[in-house]
Amino acid sequence: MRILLVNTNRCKQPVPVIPLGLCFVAATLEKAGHDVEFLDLCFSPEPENEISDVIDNFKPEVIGLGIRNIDEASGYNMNFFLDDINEKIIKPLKKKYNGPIVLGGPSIGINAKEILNLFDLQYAVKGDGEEAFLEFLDNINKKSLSKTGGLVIRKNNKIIIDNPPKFVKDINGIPFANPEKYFDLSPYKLYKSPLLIQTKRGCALKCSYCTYNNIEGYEYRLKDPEIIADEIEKLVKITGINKIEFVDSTFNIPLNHAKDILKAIIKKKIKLKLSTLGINPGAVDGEFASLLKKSGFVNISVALESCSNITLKTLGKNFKVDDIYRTAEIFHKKRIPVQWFLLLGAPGETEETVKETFQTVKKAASPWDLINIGIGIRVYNGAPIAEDLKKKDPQCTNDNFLKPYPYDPDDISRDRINYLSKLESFKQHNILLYHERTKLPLFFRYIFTKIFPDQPVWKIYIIKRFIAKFFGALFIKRLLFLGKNKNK
Ligand code: B12
Repeated sequence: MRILLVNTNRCKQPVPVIPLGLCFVAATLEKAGHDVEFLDLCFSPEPENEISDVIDNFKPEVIGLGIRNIDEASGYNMNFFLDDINEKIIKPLKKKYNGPIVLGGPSIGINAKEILNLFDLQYAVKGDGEEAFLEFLDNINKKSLSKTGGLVIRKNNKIIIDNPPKFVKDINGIPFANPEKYFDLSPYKLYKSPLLIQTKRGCALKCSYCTYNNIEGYEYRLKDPEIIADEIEKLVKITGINKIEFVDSTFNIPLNHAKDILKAIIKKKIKLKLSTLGINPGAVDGEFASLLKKSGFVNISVALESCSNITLKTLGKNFKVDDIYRTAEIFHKKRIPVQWFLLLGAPGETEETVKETFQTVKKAASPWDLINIGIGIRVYNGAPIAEDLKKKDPQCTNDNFLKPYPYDPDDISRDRINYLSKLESFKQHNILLYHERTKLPLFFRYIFTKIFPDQPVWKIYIIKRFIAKFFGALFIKRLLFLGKNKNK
């Protein structure tokens, strides 16, 4: 069949994201003999025109749309992306085409039914897309869709089928996906977007605010380290990009698997710039840090969320404050630049837990590490925190938390947390409030990476603020801020 796959993600912060998941789906469909066309709308100034052209030329029989982000995932900056996608992509598409349209992607794992309602569409596939979309294509021909894995069907404004996701058991069998084969990578290269590598699917952790298990399931499905190292080698050769980001929910759990991957990469002897999000302080040791350094890690993000044992517990975290200090010591010894991520506003958060978190993180982080503060938890459908809210008040949401829904702790407001965080940021040059992050002009990024090729781009922010602190600018800003907020 002729299948058109469309990347609808137009968000470019913190970097434009190469649509790896959709490439896996494309490679799987092609391997099964389907004819695939790919439309990447990330940089498109006029999506309507491109949609119209591809439909005229390719005449798709089925269209699959990748829907990545619902919103900013923050309880403070609540920018909702789906209305824009509806106006700029879905509506023009429906005007031009009346065949089957299938939605997939991370946001569908969270709110499939509500997104079908919002877009007024018929089909969505939750979870892994490779086998499930193939099954959909087989079944649509047989006119028997009802048992298709992960499929949600909406008919006459009602959800009539809502099947559990069909997770690919052996992810080693998913064909190699080369993004360059499907779309133009040059704008991503301009923005210095990294290549994406996934080393496993699933997450067994049970963090109270998180949705990863809904998207990928609880069970780990590991990818063979040798296959991963081969894929990295091939992708670097084909694309010329040697900057790679691991996109696992938590890269270092299971720890031995992460170590085996790093060992396999080291054996390849390729010059790489590696990074990952969400390192968990509950599973870090000296050997792991040495392997990170040796394999080419130039930047890691550690997901602390809090540094108070009280809120670490309500967040459902598997580590304690002692683990944070231990992790910090290990990474400092190896001189690995770290971004420490905080998420303030957990259930049970108080002025004391916020202050304790600042004290600890300031001791743990080096002055040249970045402390990234997220304020307010965004409640998502299916997360334990959402279930608790529904138990307390079944009427608390009328759209299963699709539209931005911030969590409000009983004893401290999000505004107060913001106020305390801002004060800290005037005292210390390496603190960034995530919702205030400014877009770094491409030109600066380019120059910085030319001069300091092995340093993470966020160091520009630290250097800028260090200079501001040295000349007293942060102190003056603090006084002005205090003057403006006398009553808080
Ligand atoms: C890695 C990651 C990041 C990295 C990306 C690094 C990089 N260079 O790409 C960073 C940290 C930069 C990041 C940033 C953001 N992220 Co993020 N990120 C993730 C994470 C952990 C993995 C995504 C991934 O790459 N998966 C691997 C690929 C292979 O899988 P996939 O894309 O999901 O595709 C599979 C299926 O979804 C499906 N599928 C995909 N498309 C289609 C299409 C069809 C038709 C079908 C049938 C199936 C299908 O099949 C694929 C293969 O099985 C997810 C959480 C998660 N576990 O999904 C959050 C997640 C996707 N991010 C999220 C968000 C919100 C963001 C930000 C907006 C946060 C912010 N305020 O900055 C930004 C947006 C960035 C951007 N430009 O779009 C949300 C999105 C949903 C939501 N809540 O709105 C998620 C789900 C996390 C969450 N909090 O809930 N992110």
